[in-house]
Order: sequence, then structure tokens, then C-alpha cells
Amino acid sequence: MIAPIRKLPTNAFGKDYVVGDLHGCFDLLQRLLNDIQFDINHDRLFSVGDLIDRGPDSLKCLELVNEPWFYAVRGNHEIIALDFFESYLMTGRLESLQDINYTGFLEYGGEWVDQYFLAAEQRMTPEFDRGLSMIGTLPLILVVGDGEKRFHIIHAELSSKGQKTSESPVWLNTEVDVWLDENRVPPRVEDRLIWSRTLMSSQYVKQPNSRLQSGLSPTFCGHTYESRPRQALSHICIDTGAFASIESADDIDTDFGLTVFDVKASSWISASYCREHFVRGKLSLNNQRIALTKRKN
Ligand SMILES: [Mn+2]
Repeated sequence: MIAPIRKLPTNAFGKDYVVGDLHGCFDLLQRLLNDIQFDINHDRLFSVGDLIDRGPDSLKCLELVNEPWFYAVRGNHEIIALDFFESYLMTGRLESLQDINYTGFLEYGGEWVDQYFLAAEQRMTPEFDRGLSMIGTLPLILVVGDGEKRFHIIHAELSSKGQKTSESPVWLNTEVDVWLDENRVPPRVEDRLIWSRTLMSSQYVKQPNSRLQSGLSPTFCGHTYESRPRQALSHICIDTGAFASIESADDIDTDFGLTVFDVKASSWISASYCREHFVRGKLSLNNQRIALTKRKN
């Protein structure tokens, strides 16, 4: 089993960016990387997971995991795909692309795998197999840097609602550090980490004084989409519905797209299938740095 939580050093040579749920929208990412003049030799791109399903090019998004400048965590779509292919991963044989154990995979955007199914040979293509094996290498949490420069990458939420062991509505750095030391993420945490929408659907999102949580470093996440990035209790949700922009072209009330966030500048840029121009914005992540307890190392 691969490490469920991984620590990376601060990027001393270039910039760090975070991208929202890609869902196969590889071409939107290319547009954004061109615009920000992403430097593959010095910059890093972090993904909040959900690389696959729904959009036009899931496998290309998955193959980004091979790039030395790209770091992703597992989203619920990656987990559903692993469940769907569980017996294929063990036996190397697949009789049909039916959802025998009902994982929900095909219904929720997984039908793209059909093009890689070799029915006569009862298996998937080698390129697909390579992509599938990459999903298994993705951690659940990335902890990047130390002290004031520290930030986290997760898929959904560090929500601790209903957990007696937590005194705040979200888990803090002190708890994340314990998981890091023990190299495990407790099951009660993992489920929320991947699936929760509690925080992003709560009143915290609407209250300007609830943007930051003392003791929790900026925590980038996705999973729940709105047309703009949002902040709640140090969570910065940058899922702005990349795949939904394919279908919203005729709807003037929606403005979905793919967002890339520049961590140091606290600014974001979004590209969409339903408009030519980019949308840009800025968030404030800084106040909390004063409140963060310093780590000794
Ligand atoms: Mn998701």
C-alpha cells in the first residue's frame, strides 16, 4: 500500500499552483498552463483529485501523474474506478464492461473506459492499464512545506463534525502531523476527506469572518463546485465545474470552468468551454499565518 499521506518540501526554485477537479478537461488545463507560462523545470502543479470521468480526455489527465512536476491526491472518482476494476486488477481478465458489483462507476461518468476495452481479448489496452496502475499510487493528503509556507492538498474536506476527539469543526495541523508521523489516515477521517460536502454547504462559506481557521494551514480542495473559488475555515475550494462548462454554453447564468490557483500570489485564473476569455480573481490567505502555531523542526 502506498503512503496515504505524503510530505513535500517547499518549492525553493519556482511557483506552486493548484488545479481544481480536472474530470478529463485536459485541453482547458493546457490553455491555463500556457497563459500562466508554467515552467515545467521549476514550477509544480498540485491536483485536488477527480482527474477522470465526465470530460473529454480522462486518460490524458491520469497520465499527468507521470510528470515530475505534477502531484495529485485521490478523489472519489479515482476510488470508484479502483473499485470497479478491483477484480480485473487481480486477475487481468475482464469479460464485459458491466458494473457487476454496482460501484456506480459507469453511471457517474466512467463510460469513457469503453474505448480502451478489448472485448476479444477480455482485457483493457496496455495504455489504460498503465493509467489505472497510477491511480493506486495517489495519496489522500499532501502536506507541502513548513511553518508559514505550509499548505495542504486534499479532495473534499478535513471536516471533523460529530467527532468527539476534535474541538473545532475541522481537523488542525496538529492532527495532520500525527497522521503523517503514523503514516496512516484514520478511516473516520478518510471518508470525509474524500466525500464530504458539509463545510462547503454550511454557513461558514457565506461568512467573511469564517474564512480562516486558527491552527490549520491553507487547505486546497475540490469536490463541490460553484462558479468561483470559495473559502471556509482555511479550506480553499477551487472546483469551479470544468466539465459542467461543456454543457452550460447556452446558459448565461452559469460561469463554470477549470481553475488554477497560484499559491504564493493567492490569485486564480479560470478557463471555460463556454467562453474564450479567462476569468481572474484573488483571495486572502494571509491573516491566519499569524495565528498558526510554529512547528519545531
Ligand atoms: Mn469529487
